[in-house]
Amino acid sequence: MSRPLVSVVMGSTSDRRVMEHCLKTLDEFAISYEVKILSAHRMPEATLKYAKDLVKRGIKVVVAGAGRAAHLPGAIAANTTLPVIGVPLSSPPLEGLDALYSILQMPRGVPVACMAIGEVGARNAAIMAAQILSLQSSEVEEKLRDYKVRLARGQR
Ligand code: RP5
Repeated sequence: MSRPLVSVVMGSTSDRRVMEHCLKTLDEFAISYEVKILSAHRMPEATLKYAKDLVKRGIKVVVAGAGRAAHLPGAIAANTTLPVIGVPLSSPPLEGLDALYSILQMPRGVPVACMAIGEVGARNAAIMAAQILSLQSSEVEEKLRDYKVRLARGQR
């Protein structure tokens, strides 16, 4: 795969199963990506360094999936100028509402684009990343147009 344009970050290996929906969708759009397990709480310094280096490494969009207190998307957004798309992930006992509120309620000046909880959010995060990249890529834009046609025919 060529140089990654999208960074897909998740807070734990336990997030991987759901975030696979994001990776699969990026594959469908032939978008290059890298995958990182990073925790804002368990690996705060590595997370900070990773976020700060993203622009110079040529990454264009970040997708960050996290559950529970879900500070990962916000911690990355605080340390990069790139767009960050957050995916709230479900875990007991609050089943993702905790992560949803955490990602949604970013303070003024530090936005994170918050997707739906779980698999739908993971898939939509990849489509949102494709939409951002399509601003500078006619190939991705064409793939998105084809996808809209398939959506209208009932394919999800
Ligand atoms: C969050 O805590 C992770 O994103 C994950 O969704 C959740 C549970 O992590 P583990 O305890 O399974 O590693 O930080």
